Amino acid sequence: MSTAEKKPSEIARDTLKLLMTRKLVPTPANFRSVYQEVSGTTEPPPFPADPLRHIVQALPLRTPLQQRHRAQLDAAIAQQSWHDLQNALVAYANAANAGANATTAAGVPAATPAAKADTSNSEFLEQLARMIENALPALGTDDARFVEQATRLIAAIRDPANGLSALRPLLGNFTLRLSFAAEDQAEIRNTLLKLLKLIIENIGELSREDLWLKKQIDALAEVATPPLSLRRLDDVERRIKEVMFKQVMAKGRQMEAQEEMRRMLATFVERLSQMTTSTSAHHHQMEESARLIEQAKSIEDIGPVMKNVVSATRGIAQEIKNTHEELRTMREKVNATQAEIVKLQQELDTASTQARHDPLTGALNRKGLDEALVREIADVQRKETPLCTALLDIDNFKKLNDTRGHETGDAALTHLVAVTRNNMRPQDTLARYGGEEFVIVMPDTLIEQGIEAMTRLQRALTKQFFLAGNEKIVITFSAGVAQLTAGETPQDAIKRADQAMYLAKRSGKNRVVGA
Ligand code: GH3
Ligand code: MG
Ligand code: MG
Repeated sequence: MSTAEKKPSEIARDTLKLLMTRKLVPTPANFRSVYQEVSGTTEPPPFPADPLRHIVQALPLRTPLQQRHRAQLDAAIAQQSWHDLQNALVAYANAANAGANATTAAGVPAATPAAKADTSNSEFLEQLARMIENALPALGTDDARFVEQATRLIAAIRDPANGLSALRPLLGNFTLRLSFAAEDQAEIRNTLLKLLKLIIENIGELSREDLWLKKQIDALAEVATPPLSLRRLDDVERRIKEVMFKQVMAKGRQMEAQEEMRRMLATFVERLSQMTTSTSAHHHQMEESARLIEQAKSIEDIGPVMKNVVSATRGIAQEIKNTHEELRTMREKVNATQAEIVKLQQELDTASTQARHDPLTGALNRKGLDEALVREIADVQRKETPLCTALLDIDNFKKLNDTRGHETGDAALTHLVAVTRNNMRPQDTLARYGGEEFVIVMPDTLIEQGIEAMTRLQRALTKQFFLAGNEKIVITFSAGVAQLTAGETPQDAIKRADQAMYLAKRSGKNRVVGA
C-alpha cells in the first residue's frame, strides 16, 4: 500500500510506532517531522510566531522610527510572512546604522575602530569648513564681527588639535550669528524688492518731472551699490516715499491753482474786450447824439436826443460799475490763488526738510537719527552687543565762516561728511546733529574701538584736506565718545558724548575724549 493511499489515522499510528522505535520523545516537533516522513509530504516548517514576537519585544522602542519598524515587524509576524519579516528587519538595521553615523557627526565617539572614525571625522570636518567658506560671500561682509567669527571657526575646524567637543561652542555661537545674518539677508531682499516696486509704480506718475525722476534714479543707484545694508535701504525707502508723496500732492494742487489762474486770466481778457465793445457802442451813441444836437433847430428836437444821451451815459456808468465790481472780485480771487501757490511752494520746500535727511550734506537729520536709533536699540537688545555714540563738533568753524564766507563754510561741512562717510563702516550711522555738530552711531563697538575710530577720522581729515579755492585747509574737530550702558537711552549716551566733547574743547580742541 502506497503512502498516498494511507489514511491520516494510519499515518499517525505509524508515526507513533516509528517514534518509539527510534526512541524519540513525542514532542510536537518530533511528531510533525516523523509524520511528514511517514506520509511523504514536505510541508514548510511552521512559522515560529511566538518566539519571534518574544525577540521583537526586546528591541528598543525609543524613537518614532523604531516604533514604526516595530509595527512593521509585528505585522509581518501576524501575517506569518517570512518575506515581510526580512524586509522589516533590514529596514530596522539600516535605520540603526544611520543613527550610529549621526551620533559620530554630533561629536560622540562612534563604536567603530578609532582609525576609521578619525578618517570619517576629518573628512566631515573638512566638508563643514568648506561649506562655511562657500556660504560666507552669500551672507555679505557688512558685519565684520560675523566674518571674523566665521574665519576663526574655519581655522579651528581645520586644526587637527581641536577635538569635536572644542568645536561645539564655536559652532553654537556661529549658528546663532548665522541666524541673525540670514534674517538680515532676507529682510534686505524684501526691502529691495519693495523699493524697486515703489519706484517703478511711480515712474509713470513722475516722468513729466525729469529732475525729480533723475533724483529717484540716483537714489536707487546709490542703494544698489554694494555693500548693501538694511539701514541704507530703509533710509532710502523712507526718503523716497515721503518726499515723493509730498511732492506729488503739492505739485498736483499747485497745478490746479495755476489752472485756476489761467481760467481767471482768460475771463478777465474776455471781459475787457466785451467792455471795450459795449463802451464803444455807447460812445457811438453819444457821438450820434452830439451830431443830432448840433443839427437841432428847436428844443423839441433835442428832447428825444437827450433821452438817448442819458441812457448812453447811464449805460456807460453801469458798465464801468459792473466792470469795477468784476475786477475787484477777480483781484480778490487772484490774490487768494496767489497765496495758495505761495503756500504750496513753501510746502514743497519743507517736504525735503521734513524728510529724514539734511539737504546740505545728505546726512540724516535729527528726525532721521531718532528713527535710526530706535532700530539700533532694538538690534542691541536682540544681539546683546555694545554700541557707541560719538558727537563731533568742528573746531573754530565760526572763524572759517567769518574769514571765507558762509558758502565756504557750507562746502567744508559737505567735505567733512564725505570724508566721514568714506571712513566709517557701512553699519555706522551719520547724522547732522546741529549746525557744525555731527553724531555717529557705531553698533558692535566698544568704547576703545569708538575712540580709535574717531581718531582715525581725524587722521583722515589731515590727509584729505578741504580745498577753499586753491587753498588747502585742514578741518579739525573735537569729539566725545560714549558707550551705551545697560538701561540707558541712546539720547542719554549722546548727551554724555556731548559732555565729553566739551571736555575735548576745553583741553585744547582737535581731540577725542571718552565719556
Ligand atoms: P568751537 O571750536 O568752540 O566749536 O568754535 P566754533 O566757532 O566752531 O563754534 P561756534 O558755536 O562759536 O560757531 C558755530 C558756527 O557754525 C556758527 C554758525 O554760524 C556756523 N554754522 C552753523 N550752521 C551752519 C551752516 O549750515 N553753514 C555754515 N556755513 N555755517 C554754519
Ligand atoms: Mg558747536
Ligand atoms: Mg564748533
